[in-house]
Amino acid sequence: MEKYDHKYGAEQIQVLEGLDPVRKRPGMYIGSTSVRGLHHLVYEIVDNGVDEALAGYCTEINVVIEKGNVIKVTDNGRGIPVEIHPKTKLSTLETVYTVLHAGGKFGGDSGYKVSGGLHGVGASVVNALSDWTEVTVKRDGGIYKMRFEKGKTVEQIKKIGETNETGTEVRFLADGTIFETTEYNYETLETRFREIAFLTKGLRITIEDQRGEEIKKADFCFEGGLISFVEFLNKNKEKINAKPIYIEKDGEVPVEIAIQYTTSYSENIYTFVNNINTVEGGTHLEGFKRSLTKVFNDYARNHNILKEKDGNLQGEDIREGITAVVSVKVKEPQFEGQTKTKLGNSEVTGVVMSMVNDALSSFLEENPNVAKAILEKCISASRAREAARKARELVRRKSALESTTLPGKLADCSSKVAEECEVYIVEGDSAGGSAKQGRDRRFQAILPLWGKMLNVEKARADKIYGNDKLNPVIIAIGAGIGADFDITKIRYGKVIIMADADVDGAHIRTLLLTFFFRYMRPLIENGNVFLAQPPLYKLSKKGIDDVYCYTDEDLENAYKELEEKGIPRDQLAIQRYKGLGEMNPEQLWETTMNPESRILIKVTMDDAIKADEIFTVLMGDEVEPRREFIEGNAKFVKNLDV
Ligand code: 28F
Repeated sequence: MEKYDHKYGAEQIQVLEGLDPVRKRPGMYIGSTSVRGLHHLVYEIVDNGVDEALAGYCTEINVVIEKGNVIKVTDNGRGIPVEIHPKTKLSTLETVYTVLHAGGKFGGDSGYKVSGGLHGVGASVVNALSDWTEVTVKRDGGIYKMRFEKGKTVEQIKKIGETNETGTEVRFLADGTIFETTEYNYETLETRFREIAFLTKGLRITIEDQRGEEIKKADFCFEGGLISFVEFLNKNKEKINAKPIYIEKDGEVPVEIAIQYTTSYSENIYTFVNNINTVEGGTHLEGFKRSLTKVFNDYARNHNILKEKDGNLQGEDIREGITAVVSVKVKEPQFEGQTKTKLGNSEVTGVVMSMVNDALSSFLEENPNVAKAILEKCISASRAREAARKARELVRRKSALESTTLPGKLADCSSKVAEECEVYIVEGDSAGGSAKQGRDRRFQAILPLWGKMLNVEKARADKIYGNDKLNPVIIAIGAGIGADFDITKIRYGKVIIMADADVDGAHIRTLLLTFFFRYMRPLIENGNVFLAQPPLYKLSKKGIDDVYCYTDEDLENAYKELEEKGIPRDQLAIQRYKGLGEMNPEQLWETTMNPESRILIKVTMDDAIKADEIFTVLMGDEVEPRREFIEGNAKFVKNLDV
């Protein structure tokens, strides 16, 4: 029996199998087949254009969402090589689109490859997961075209014209049998392309949505790169250093950082590796934080801003009010964490630290006024933290002393099993009264709040603890706030905000959500926060049950249904609810509190940046952006009392 001695290399096996494994387990390659996975297809193709830009040959990338959710991406780079490879008998173009990981990421060429969200699986995965993919290359004076279907070549490379331009154009239609949806979300793509444009200084990226009547489009190009990024993030905040601090260092691990402080109290540091948003942070973030604390403390000591007797400024004092973007490029990134967005490469910590130590301390020495302004804020933050610590001690001692007695206003429920219990935070004493009477006291607690609460965007932690309106909320939920917040200690599985459908109610809702977002974020992330949805209208007529309507659409449908039952709308009395107080306890129970019939809206935190921006606009110091926001969104506000 002749012994076969050829060993198949991974490459050959891969070519034999083709791209079938990708179609069998798409989640392995693009994370999921949800709309997130669908968007990754676009990011993969765009990233190849970005690589061409980073290599220095492409200055513009255009993305179009065509009717029918066909994606077209075009760049003005060199064009994927179309020559036939002597060994494989395939053109580079066909190899890149039909062989897994052939997109040069592992070709080890000198330039840095940015990888898509799932770390650069390459164009062949997009091809495998699409009904069809067409690639048109302009290069060497010709226009060449290929077509694939589900990863397989269906039209060989063919010259279809002459040109003196160069570039690559890719069109594809995602496979509807693989993805839960093939409907792209314009805003999501636009947000990501804005981010890529910030991260790739000078690259122009445009996006156009041709699916609807009105064309939506955006055109991003930021010569300022990360400087423009922090200016964009801070556009609605009062700045401390007008011009962002910008430091960069090329080398084995290129590092680029922009920093701008504002008068807000939140800390916003966004970190990226090869343009991937490392939401879970990692070694680059650690290096940045450590060095930031060291440099500012050293500067404060050397310039006698911190006295001998003063303790060191803590990291959180120095990061209060910071907006920073840290972008590093790593050849072989190791990603860890829940969503593979935490950088694990240990060597990066030291690289970032030494770069920031040198560049930031030189910047501060050369800009003493900026250094002083920032340090003033850090020192007042440190004093406020000290005061908050004392206040917290006080509250802890107070709540420890009173731990049996909960806030006077709280009508607690008899069950102590948190998962089944819920607390209604109700605006106003009258509604609070009806809620107390109407509720099921076994599992429903009521905490009435009154009047406008503190605007937490403007207040610091020490004011939060002492605040007599938020205090009852903190003690009732029983899990502390801020760094002390412990989700396992919450006393209720549901925290339900019940406020009127008018402007005051909207204000209370936004203030409470700002408070939860800033000081009890896990409560939102864990899905414990809800908004009660009281009815807007009641239709009534002698002889029939009252009909409650929660939206104008509900109302229209109710009218139609009753007309079908022979009850014309002019025989129906309609009541427009202006506030919870207009309902008696039974009605409040039936329409808004009874788990069988009520409507609850779960508050989920899908995009921290967007939520942060909305809170900052609505609650921040800058009046102008708030007016713009409210005017811009007024058309969505139906129940404003005019
Ligand atoms: C719309 C999406 O995909 N642009 C691309 C190039 C350019 C080259 C290239 C791409 C195989 C492994 C290197 C041209 N000339 N936009 C794109 N533009 N790929 S993808 O080469 C692929 C090789 O990596 C290119 C000289 N060198 C490289």
